[in-house]
Amino acid sequence: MNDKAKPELQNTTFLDACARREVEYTPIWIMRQAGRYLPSYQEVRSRVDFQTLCRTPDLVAEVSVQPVEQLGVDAAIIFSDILVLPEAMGMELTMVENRGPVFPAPVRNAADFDRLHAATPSELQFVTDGIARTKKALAGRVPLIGFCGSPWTLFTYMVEGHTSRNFSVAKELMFREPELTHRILGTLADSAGAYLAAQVAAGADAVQIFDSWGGVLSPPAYREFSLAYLERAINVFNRAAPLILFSKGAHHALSALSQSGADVVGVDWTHDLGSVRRAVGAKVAVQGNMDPTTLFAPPEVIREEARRILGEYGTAPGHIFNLGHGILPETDPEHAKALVSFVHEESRRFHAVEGGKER
Ligand code: 1CP
Repeated sequence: MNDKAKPELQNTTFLDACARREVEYTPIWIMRQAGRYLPSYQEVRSRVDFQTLCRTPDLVAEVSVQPVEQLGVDAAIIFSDILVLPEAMGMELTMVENRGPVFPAPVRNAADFDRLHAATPSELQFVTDGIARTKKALAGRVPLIGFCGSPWTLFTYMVEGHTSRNFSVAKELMFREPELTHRILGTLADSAGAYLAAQVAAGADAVQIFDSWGGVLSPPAYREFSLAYLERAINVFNRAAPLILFSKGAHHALSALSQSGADVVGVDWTHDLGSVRRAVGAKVAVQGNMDPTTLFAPPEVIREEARRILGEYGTAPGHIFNLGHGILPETDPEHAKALVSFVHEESRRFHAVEGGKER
């Protein structure tokens, strides 16, 4: 790559950090930044249900741009959900108010799976149309991130039928029918890789894979049932754009994740960011890792924590500031806004003083 990403963009700090280029300040975006904690999102949702929102490109663009305008983040993420992929494979998906997404007919055996098909990007055209529409609405202000769920994370929802506390149904199937599990994960990996590439073709400047539930597996099970299919999806994606791999709780797999073909590894708040950088920072950029509940604290505590995390990472290039998991619906948007400006202010000072000294 040349020394500046995408000249048509007015703010390239996020893409520069993905490529571990020098930046003037540390870029920040927030997982689940377009969502329920924003009154402007709730206003849109009071008019349409979640699934209609996901399928209406004008509304997708409206809610994807909201955090850029209201918080000043350095990247937008397309408004959608990881579960649109299994839905495109033929699973009925319902959204139950106050309970979340539900698959009324989960996959419990080979016959259930054989009724589904590998999703093609044309079956998810409402997402790629939403991306094209959002790129227009952003008008080059910041890059746009596309995303999908990891094969293992999607598998847990498809088998359990809904969110889960201990994943016993999904793990039981994994232990009882490993061959079927591999077959399902292989189909998901190929569909996810092609889906991410289609999002880039439609205008996404980078992509993230959410391996939200990879951390519930033992290290050998993780390698066999999560990591192997992350690598397969990344291979299919074939470096179409910078790729962020967020694998929550996968402490044991950092080194493997840094060699998976991802450009950025995202970590949760239980990691020490300095240790992560020393372990993998020569190979990949690092994203993270503030505890989302920190945003419930008074602003001066939020600033202190932002300073601590920036300091832990240090002055090396390749840090993208984020929370260690999604922003919680109860968060005060003013606190999220304050975090963005603290990260910009503190890191500017940091890069100017420390970076200057190093050079
Ligand atoms: O009532 C509503 O408006 C629906 C709430 C909601 C929202 C706002 C859901 C249902 N999905 C989303 C949007 C969403 N989901 C986005 C785009 C917004 C953004 O990031 O700015 C993204 C990236 C997701 C990804 C997602 N969906 C994940 C991975 C991220 C993570 O937090 O680990 C997961 C696990 C889901 C499943 C899902 N969809 C919706 C909910 C409430 C859930 C979580 C269910 C659970 O707790 O397991």
